[in-house]
Amino acid sequence: MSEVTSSKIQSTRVGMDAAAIKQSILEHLVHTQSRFPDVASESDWYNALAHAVRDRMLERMMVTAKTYKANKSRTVCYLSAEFLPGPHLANNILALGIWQEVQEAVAQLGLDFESLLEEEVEPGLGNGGLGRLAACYMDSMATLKIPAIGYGIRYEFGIFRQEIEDGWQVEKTDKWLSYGNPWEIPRPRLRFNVHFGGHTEQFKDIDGILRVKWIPEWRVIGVAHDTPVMGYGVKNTNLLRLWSSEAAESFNFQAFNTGDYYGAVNEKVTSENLTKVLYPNDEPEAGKRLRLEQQYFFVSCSLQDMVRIYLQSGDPLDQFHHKYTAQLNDTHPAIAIPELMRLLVDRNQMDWDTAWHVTRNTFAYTNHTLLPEALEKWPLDLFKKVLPRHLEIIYEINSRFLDEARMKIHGLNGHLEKLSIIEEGARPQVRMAHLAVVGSYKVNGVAELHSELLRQNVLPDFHALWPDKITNVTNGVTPRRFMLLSNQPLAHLLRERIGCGWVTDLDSLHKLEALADDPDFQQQWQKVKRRNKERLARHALAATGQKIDPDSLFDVQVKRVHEYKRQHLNLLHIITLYNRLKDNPGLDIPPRTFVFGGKAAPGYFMAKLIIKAINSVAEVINRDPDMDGRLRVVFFPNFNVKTAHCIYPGADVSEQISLAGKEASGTGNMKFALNGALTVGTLDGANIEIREEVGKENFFLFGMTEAEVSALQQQGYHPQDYCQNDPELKSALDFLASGYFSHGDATLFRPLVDNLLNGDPYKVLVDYRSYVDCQARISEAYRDRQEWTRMSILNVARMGKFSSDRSIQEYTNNIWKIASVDVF
Ligand code: Z16
Repeated sequence: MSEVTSSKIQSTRVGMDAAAIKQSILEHLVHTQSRFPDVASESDWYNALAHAVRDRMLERMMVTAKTYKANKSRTVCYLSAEFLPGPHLANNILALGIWQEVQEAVAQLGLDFESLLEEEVEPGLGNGGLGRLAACYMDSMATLKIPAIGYGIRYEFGIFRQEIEDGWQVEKTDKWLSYGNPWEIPRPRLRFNVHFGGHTEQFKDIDGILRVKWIPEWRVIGVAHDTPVMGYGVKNTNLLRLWSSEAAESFNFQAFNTGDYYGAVNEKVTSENLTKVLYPNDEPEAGKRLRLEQQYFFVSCSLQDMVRIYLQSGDPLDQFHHKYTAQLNDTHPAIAIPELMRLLVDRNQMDWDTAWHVTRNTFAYTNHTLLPEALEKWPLDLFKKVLPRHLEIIYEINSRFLDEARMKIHGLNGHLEKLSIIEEGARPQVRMAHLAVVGSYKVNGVAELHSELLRQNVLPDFHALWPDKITNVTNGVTPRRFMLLSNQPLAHLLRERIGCGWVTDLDSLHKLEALADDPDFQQQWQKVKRRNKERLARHALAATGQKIDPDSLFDVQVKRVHEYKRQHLNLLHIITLYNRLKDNPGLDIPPRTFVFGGKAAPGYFMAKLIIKAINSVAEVINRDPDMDGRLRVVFFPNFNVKTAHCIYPGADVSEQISLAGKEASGTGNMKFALNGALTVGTLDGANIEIREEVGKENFFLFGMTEAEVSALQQQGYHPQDYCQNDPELKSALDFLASGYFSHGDATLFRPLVDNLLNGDPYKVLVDYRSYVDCQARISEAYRDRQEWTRMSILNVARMGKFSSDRSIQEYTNNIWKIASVDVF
């Protein structure tokens, strides 16, 4: 077998020309799908094509693994409870560099390429920004030739599919695996035991050393499923390794033997429930035991796998951190810190200090939020029931850490309880962020402002203790998926004028600056935008039945629905425009289409009410003949990566209107600007850095700064004052409350309006006037199409910083200290 060289295998089946690809598709149709061409469905052809593409990836993956192993390369493990890769097929075709060839092959078979791509159901294994960021980083790590494994959970059901019924969000199960998944390679022999519950016992080992034994109560098995992640234009093909839970068949033989067949099988069901479904919240749900079990499950499998691979090298475990670094994507995998300690101390008899040195030099932690309610905490009693040994280890970590802190901040005993990993009180809790900070060698925020607020407000005592620990890596997005793949008209234009270098060197978009005033180029730019708006209009029509006019300004807000993101501020502006147009039919403003999209957590009442309000306002406005050709509102259902592909390129205006200090970074803001939309935004998250890059004259700024927000909070905020002093605001709120948009029902939106008038935690009413006035400037600016186009070009030209390649370069240089590895 080993005599067969890789080139021999390759030459037989995986040619890169159209003829070879066509042949592969036909072979897979017959030999994988078991269908003759004349009876094959679109889905059969999709699968055949996917397999033909996959054949061309697998060997790269194997050669990559072999190269990394031979090089004994340092590897990044990106630990994340969520990954949102989006549809694979088109991306993989691009990465292989066979777009033309596949198109040709598909055309020769009489198939429509676009509709084959449409067949794919995307893996929605994430909630929003955090999961999508993990996928962008996987793309960039492969492209930058960084040895990396993404570790996560293979949820059987991803984020729910959103339908809109009577204006309300309705959640449908995401059965993404129903028709199979050609992109994953199941590894049934790559399996690990994961234990839960029970108790611990102390004992003396043969050398008389006191040790701890964990006697767990139940176990499940984790099975690996690998998805190759190709770099663009390189051979490097990294791995996304997701764990799926299986029952430990032999576990409850007791029940089986006593004839309790049902009981024995029921345990199987319970075990398999572990990876059944993604929690659809962008903040933790208090005390959900299954969620803690999910986190520990995937972390334990991943660490066992890392140790297994490491030991193949023959090196001693006390050098583990030289070969591995693990990035914690939020605190969701922070249980990895005590788990690695357990593996080293309990399983490999390492002494505590050495184990702690290894652990503390293995992990780095990325924080993604400043919202206090989004910082994970686990009640001690729950934690103890699920992970008794880990709780002991956390106590030990904490007590040694507090000793260290006590010496460093001599005499400041008051600080200690603020630093402690354990929050005392009526129901004591484990603070996962503190655990993550203590157990990591670096901590980073995801935009400059966010990192600074982490240092100053969220983790000030840790910052005082370790001034070099908290750093910043501003988020980025992959230009492969969010420009090259999803905006092909733009990619073609760029290729003609500045070549293709930008795909892997986004700073080279700077070459566009010289063209920003060129009338001919501006015209082509407008044509591109026009085509993209037509595509968005087609998709919106198919998804909602609503016609929207590509001649109008497309003003788009797509993101999770959350009060801090202030979709309702956008809505108040729309109602204001409506009122103005009703009161003054002669008003001359450019026609606008407002597009919304985004999911609300199923249990988040206010977010769901905001969706209902958007749809209710849309219904009235779109029906009103006075608004025809002037104002349109659509809610694009089920915003996900696939729909994002057609939404970002079709936008003229990008809504980034969170209350300053609340959005850690945002990444949609980058995707819009890279596709030529102009941003209306606050000085929040990465908006600040986008504005710095594109120039303040090319960015529509409004609203309070973070400093003004916290000053107002200090001094006491009275929302009703703002309402009383602004007749347009008062009128918009009154309209919403009155039942005008709800068939006369004056109770429906009362909670929304009351929430704003009595508290308004995200200060919508404060920023309303500045927002509405800023929108008026946008309307004015849009009249001058040349100037608008110039601004759009300059935005794209200056967005190079926001490539995830730049982010990954910063992680490798400043945090991971890892070198790239060539694969041939
Ligand atoms: C999430 O997507 C984010 C934060 C969080 O606590 C949980 C989830 Cl699921 C987002 C941030 O809200 C966003 O600002 C940021 O750009 C993104 O994470 C990636 O860092």
